Amino acid sequence: MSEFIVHSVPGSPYGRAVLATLVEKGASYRLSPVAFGTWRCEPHISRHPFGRVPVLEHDGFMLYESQAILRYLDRVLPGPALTPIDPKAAARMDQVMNVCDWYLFQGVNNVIGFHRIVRPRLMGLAPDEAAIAEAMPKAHVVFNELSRLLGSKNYLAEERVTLADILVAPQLDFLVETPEWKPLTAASPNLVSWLHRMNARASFKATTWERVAELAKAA
Ligand SMILES: N[C@@H](CCC(=O)N[C@@H](CS)C(=O)NCC(=O)O)C(=O)O
Repeated sequence: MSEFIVHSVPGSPYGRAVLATLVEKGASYRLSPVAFGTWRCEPHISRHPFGRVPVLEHDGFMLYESQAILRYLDRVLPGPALTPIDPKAAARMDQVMNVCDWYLFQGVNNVIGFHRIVRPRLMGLAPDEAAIAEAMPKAHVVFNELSRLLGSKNYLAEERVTLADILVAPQLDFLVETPEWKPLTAASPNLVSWLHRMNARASFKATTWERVAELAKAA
């Protein structure tokens, strides 16, 4: 099997989902770090016309959009299947992945995560408290819905890990250290336990911000 190259940055929740999928499937990969501030310049803009990460490169095949990448990896790699066979569970997986992209990332993580984590850590700027406060009602809706969809199961789509868990967990883990985490999860202890379960997996231990930063340094 030819090499998997992941163009990404340490800390990127979407990038982490791709790396964790590779680890779950038992595949090796090479991280190709994209320096902060160069995402909209060549060569990255030719890989991703919208100037984002991650991008997967496999045997000359370039692919962006994390859902597409995760599904591609699940199809081409041996190792445990990360997509349910049961149509209802598969539909639930797809639904949760879209909730992640449309509601959890857009308007929640790209506001709260951006202002609490990215701006201070990477840009040396203070968070915009008004923007965070404005995002909180939507964040509560998203957290409550993810908690409802999880219910008493161990994982989001069925009783084993699927791509839905791998896509959502890095987004939630990004918010754990923020002051918003406690209020957002106060009514969702099942979500907190689920995230503990995800973080205990080898794939998540291997793809923390710090671990990926080490890989980026060595690249
Ligand atoms: N829909 C894209 C979203 C990717 C995305 O937004 N990635 C973030 C980092 S986790 C990014 O590149 N942000 C840069 C920006 O917003 O300019 C995907 O699924 O891969």
